[in-house]
Amino acid sequence: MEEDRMRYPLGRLVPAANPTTEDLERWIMDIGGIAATLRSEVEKLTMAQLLTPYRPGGWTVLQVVHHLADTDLNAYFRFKRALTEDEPQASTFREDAFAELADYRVTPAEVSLAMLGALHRRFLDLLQDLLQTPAQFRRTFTSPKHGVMTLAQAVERFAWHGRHHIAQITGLKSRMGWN
Ligand code: NI
Repeated sequence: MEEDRMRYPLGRLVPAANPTTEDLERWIMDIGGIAATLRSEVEKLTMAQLLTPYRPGGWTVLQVVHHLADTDLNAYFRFKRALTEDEPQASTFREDAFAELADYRVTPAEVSLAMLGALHRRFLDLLQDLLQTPAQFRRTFTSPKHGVMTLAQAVERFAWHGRHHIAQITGLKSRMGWN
């Protein structure tokens, strides 16, 4: 369906059954590229372009950028809670309601791009260190949305989620001829 393809340009995530260290290294490398790729996709857009929905009835490009900053902040935080607590209940938030708050409309994209750059840098420092003791990636938290997740699955989803939203933006740009 056209609508679904615009919303899930990469398809939905099909989690790896048994993630290997090589998988983790690849996802961690992907995470390292998200902020710069997102920046290069949006920094030349005009305000009118940033305020264009990526699909009919969908979020604007600006809302997508601010959404990524908020989801990644939450994901980073619950990842660290799972490292330091036993099987914590992870926090979640009403993503659609967040996207209607004022900052998603008025805060410049640059602010969230800078947040993402800084946040991913800290996450990468942590992830690189954890690769020395890969058993830690089997620690778990409980997500209200996805149930019990290992940290390996959380890394996979984090990397996928960034690529997923970037693909929504590149899809819009290519349909609109903004490239
Ligand atoms: Ni999302």
